[in-house]
Amino acid sequence: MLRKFTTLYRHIIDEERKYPEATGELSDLLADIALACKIISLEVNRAGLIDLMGITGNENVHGEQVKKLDEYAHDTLVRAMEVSGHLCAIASEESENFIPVKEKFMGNRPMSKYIIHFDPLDGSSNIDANISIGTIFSIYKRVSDSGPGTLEDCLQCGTKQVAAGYVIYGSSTIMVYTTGRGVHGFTLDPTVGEFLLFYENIQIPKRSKTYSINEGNYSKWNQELKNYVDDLKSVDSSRRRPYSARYVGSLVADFHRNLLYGGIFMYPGDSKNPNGKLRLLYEANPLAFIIEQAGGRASDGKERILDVVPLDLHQKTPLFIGSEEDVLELERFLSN
Ligand code: AHM
Ligand code: MG
Repeated sequence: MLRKFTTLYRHIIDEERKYPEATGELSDLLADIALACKIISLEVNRAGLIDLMGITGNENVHGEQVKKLDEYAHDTLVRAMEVSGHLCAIASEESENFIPVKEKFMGNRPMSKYIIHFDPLDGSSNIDANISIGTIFSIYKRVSDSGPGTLEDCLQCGTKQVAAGYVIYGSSTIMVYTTGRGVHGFTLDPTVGEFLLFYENIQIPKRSKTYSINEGNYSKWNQELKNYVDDLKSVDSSRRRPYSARYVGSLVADFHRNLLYGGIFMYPGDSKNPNGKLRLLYEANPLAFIIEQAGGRASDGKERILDVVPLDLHQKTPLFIGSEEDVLELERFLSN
């Protein structure tokens, strides 16, 4: 049977054609992200080799400063995005303030209507162990009228996202994205340098048998969460208990596995960190948009993640995300 190859760009363009009013700018923006992530992917793959080549500390063999990979990923994305002319503001985990795009990058064109948030290299503490890490992104339309983007443009509810996605640098490089019409996955074929469609319209199973949480923090959780996790571990075959535990400690990797096989990922608030560790704008919101498009659910324990009103670029939020029935059950435990 002849296999039909669909590249990421082909897919994005075909999706865009379904909107007669689309200008093509979002498609170009997504293609720019994919290109920047291909460059990051190369560098992530090389990182293991760099150790083999005897580079230690912060200097390489030429005596040059070696950038930390997360800084490299941030710089690569900012450089690629700034000059693209498809953004008016950029916000990143690696930058305290958002970056308004300068008029000079627009040439003769008017300033773009899009802003982006990204976590350039999520899970970067795992790099040395060769564990999957990734880039997460979230795109909005500006709310201000003209000129470089503003803080107000960057602080919008997750419901306003027009696109979101992530790229995993693992045993292969995978990009998953949504523009609000389903969730689609692509694998980078390094021989041709293209992301090729491997999964259209991904749907997460409604109920799973897997939970993902850093259980080392158990003593700091509230009683309701302890009750829920204890219940998952109880022996009761009629309720599919006990669940299996799977926790990589790299959000994109944990999320991607649960998206494909089903599962609930939790990063709760606790007595030490009431809002947990994960960030609303470039971790929770994009993954919440994806999970809802895949038929799942994302909550901060009290409300839908996408409805949380952001007040700060680097705001943290508890996150419970994954198979719908599991997240609903968790919410019932938390409200007891
Ligand atoms: P990072 O963005 O600095 O890499 O931190 C976020 C990471 C997530 O990828 C992961 O889910 C979480 O931190 C793991 O935290 P912990 O080690 O507390 O379980
Ligand atoms: Mg992160």
